[in-house]
Amino acid sequence: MTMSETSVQAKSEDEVHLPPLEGNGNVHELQDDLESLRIQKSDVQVDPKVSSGIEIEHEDLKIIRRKLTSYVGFASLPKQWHRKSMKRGFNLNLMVVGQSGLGKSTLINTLFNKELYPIENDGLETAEQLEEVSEVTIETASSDIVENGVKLHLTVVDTPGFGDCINNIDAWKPIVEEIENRFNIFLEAETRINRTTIVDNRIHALLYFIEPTGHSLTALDIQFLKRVHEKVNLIPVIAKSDTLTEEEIYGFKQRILEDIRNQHIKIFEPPQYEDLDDEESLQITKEMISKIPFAIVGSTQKVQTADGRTVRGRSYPWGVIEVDNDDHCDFIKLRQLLIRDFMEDLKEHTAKVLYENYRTEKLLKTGITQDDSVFREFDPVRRQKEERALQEAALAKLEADMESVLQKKVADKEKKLQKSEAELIARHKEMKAKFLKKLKTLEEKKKMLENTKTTPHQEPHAQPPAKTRKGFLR
Ligand SMILES: Nc1nc2c(ncn2[C@@H]2O[C@H](COP(=O)(O)OP(=O)(O)OP(=O)(O)O)[C@@H](O)[C@H]2O)c(=O)[nH]1
Ligand SMILES: [Mg+2]
Repeated sequence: MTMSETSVQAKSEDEVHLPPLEGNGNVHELQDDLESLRIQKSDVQVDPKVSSGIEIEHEDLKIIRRKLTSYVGFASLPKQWHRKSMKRGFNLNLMVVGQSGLGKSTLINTLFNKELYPIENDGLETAEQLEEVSEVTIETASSDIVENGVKLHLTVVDTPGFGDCINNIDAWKPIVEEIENRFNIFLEAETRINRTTIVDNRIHALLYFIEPTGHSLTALDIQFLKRVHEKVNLIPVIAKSDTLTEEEIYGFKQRILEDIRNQHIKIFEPPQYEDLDDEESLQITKEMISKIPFAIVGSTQKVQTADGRTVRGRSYPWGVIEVDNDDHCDFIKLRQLLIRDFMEDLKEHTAKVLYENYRTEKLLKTGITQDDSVFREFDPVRRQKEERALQEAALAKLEADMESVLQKKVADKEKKLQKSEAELIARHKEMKAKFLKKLKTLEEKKKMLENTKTTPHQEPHAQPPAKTRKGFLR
C-alpha cells in the first residue's frame, strides 16, 4: 500500500486532507488541531518519473529536498497524536470569582452542559447565610466529562464569599494564595527525581464575574484584577447580562475596557494565527476579541420560544433570552474561547509565561541565582569559539618559538661561517708566507747554482791537512 492510499485523501486541487475523525464532528478542538497539521499539496511534489518518489519543499524554510522513493509514514503522525490524546484525555482547571448570586455555578453548568453544581435554594442565599460570611473560602469540584469519546477532566475552583464580607479589603488574598499554592505544588513536583506522574493543577483561566450595574468597574473589581492579572489568564464576564439592555451593555463594555486600559490590567487576549488560520477563522477570532468582556446569560433550563423551538434560556413575560444565540448574548463566544478554540493557548500561556515568571521570581527570592558558568560548556557555539581562540594562541606561540629558534640557528651559523672564514684567511696568509719564504729560498738556491755554472771550475785549494800530533800533550 502506498502512503496516499492509506492516510491521505485528496479533497481539492491544492490540498491533501487527513481522513476525517470518527464520530459526528463535534470534537472541534481536535479537528482544528489536526487541521493545523494538514499537509498542503504544494508541500508534497510527486516526481512524475518516479511515481513513489516525493520531494518536500517549504516556502519559508530552506529544507534539503529529499526524494522519498518508498513509503515513510510520517503522514500518519497526526493519527498517532490523535490516538494518544484520546487515550490521555485533556484537563482544564477553571476558577470562578464574583460576588454571590452572580450566576457562577449556573454558568459552569451551562458551559459544560452538566449539573456540576447543584443550584441549592435556587442559588439564593438567605440574609442570615450572607451575614455569616466572614471570609472567602476555596471550594474545588472535579468532574470527568466525555464528549464523542474525548475525555475532559474539569476542575472548577469556586470562591464563595468574595465581595460578600462587610470588609472586602483582603478578599483577593485567599484567591492569590490558592493560585500561588498551585504553582508551588507544581514547582515542587518538577524538582522531584521522578517527574513522570506530574499533574498540572495550575489554574488555566479565571472567569471574573462583573456585577451588571451598567456603570463601570468598582474599586473591589479593580483591586482584585490588579492583584491577579499577572498570575492567571483573566477572562472578565458581565454576569446576568439579560438584566441590561443592548445599549447599556455596549456602554458598560466600553467603560470596563477603559478602566482595564487605564489601570494597566492584563486580560487574556486570544492569539491570532495569521499565517496558519484561514480568513474565516481569523474573522471569528476578531469578532470574539471584540466581544470582550463577554456579556453572558447562564441557564440549563429548556424553554419554548415563540416560534416553537426548545432552547436553553430564560423565559420572561416579554420573550425568551436564548443562551446559545449570538444575537442574545456572548455565551457562545465565551465557550469558543474557553473550550473550542483556545483551551490549549490558555494552558500554554499559563505554563510558559505566568508560571515561568512566578517560578523565576520565587527562585530569585530564595537566593537561587543562575550560575552561567555551569552552562558554559553546554553552549556549543561559545565552546567552539573558545577552543578556536586557544588553538590560534597555541599556533601563534608555536610560530614565535620556531621563528626564534630559526633566528638563533641562523645567527650561530653566521658566526661559525665568519669564524671559519677568518681561520681560512689566516691560514691562507700563513701558507702564502711559507710559500713566499720557500720561493725566496729556492730562488736564492737557483741563483747560487747559476752562479756556480758561470764561474770556471776551480779545484778548491786543498788545505794542508792540519798537523796532527799524536801524543797526550801538545
Ligand atoms: N437573570 C439571570 N439570572 C441568572 C443568570 N445566571 C444565574 N442566574 C440566577 O441567579 C441565581 C444565582 O445563581 P448561582 O449560579 O447559584 O450563582 P453563584 O454565583 O454561583 O452564587 P454563589 O454560589 O452563592 O456564589 C440563580 O437563581 C440563577 O438561576 C443569568 O444569566 N441571568
Ligand atoms: Mg455558586
